[in-house]
Amino acid sequence: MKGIFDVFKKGLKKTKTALFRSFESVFSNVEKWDEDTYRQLEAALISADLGVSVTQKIIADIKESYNLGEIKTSEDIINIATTRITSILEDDNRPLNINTNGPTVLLMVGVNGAGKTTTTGKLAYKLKQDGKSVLLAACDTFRAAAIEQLKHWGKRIDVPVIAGQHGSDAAAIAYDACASAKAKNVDYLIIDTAGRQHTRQDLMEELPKILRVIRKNFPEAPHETVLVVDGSTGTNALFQAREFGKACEVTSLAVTKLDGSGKGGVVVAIKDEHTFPIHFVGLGESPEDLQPFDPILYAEAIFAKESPIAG
Ligand SMILES: Nc1nc2c(ncn2[C@@H]2O[C@H](COP(=O)(O)OP(=O)(O)O)[C@@H](O)[C@H]2O)c(=O)[nH]1
Ligand SMILES: [Mg+2]
Repeated sequence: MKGIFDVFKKGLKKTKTALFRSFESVFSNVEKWDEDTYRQLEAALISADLGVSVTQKIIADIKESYNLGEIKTSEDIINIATTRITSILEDDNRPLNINTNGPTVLLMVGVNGAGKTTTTGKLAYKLKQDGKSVLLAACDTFRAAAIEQLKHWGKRIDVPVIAGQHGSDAAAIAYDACASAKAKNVDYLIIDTAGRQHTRQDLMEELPKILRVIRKNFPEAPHETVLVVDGSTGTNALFQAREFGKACEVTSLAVTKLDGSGKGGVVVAIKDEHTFPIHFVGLGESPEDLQPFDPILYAEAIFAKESPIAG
């Protein structure tokens, strides 16, 4: 377990450092505890992309504790924030929905560059490590490079990829992939799709077509529609979660690029606003850089007391 915690801590170091420093600085410079103190704490939480709603909850908790005379050190503030963040992150969690009667079909959606293809590759690697058979479908036929990228992942981790020509019908690829998943009797079929903006009507209309094809083959599928968001874009990721939640039935979230990002707080903001669980966190570009989401480790990693220079 130490290994995983280290990866989390390393990835979230910038968020943690910024927040920890801000809290310490507010606390050590406060002459009189007043509304201005709360404003400073609020600014620190907002700048860590925790969002307005989460920030207000934490501030309310701090006020309550302060009025009860419970705040003696900056550590007390950190503990209050960690408790609230943990409770938000722990809410409504459930494991990945697994199909025990055939392939578990995972549909990956999100905007361009969010990390769908990379997450697809990393997830396939992880499942393969767990002894599962996996098939990938390159349904991003919109960009030529995307097909090659997924094929490259397939070669790298030795997982078969169903792909077609650049510009071909994505639903037709999905159809071939479903047929192959049946024939091969695989445990998982992961479908990578084109990065779409909700403003691109043609691409948005492609999703229901892919869904129809999948459901014709596997009526209960997709077992998860995984929205992939780039965690380093901060509150933009929160906006994407909102838009995609409206446009399709998102059931699961993967947050990428939390390595080297000072924006890890957005995960808390997203979780506070949506009922779908966060299943995966991306902490790099290598096959092993996908971690299951662990609320307690995550909350601890955001605020862990540690010299920002060490590690
Ligand atoms: N550092 C880092 N880079 C990532 C991560 N996930 C994806 N990327 C990179 O982000 C870029 C876009 O990823 P890609 O999977 O092509 O996004 P897509 O357009 O949604 O399929 C690529 O250069 C990836 O290597 C991550 O967790 N950490
Ligand atoms: Mg892609």
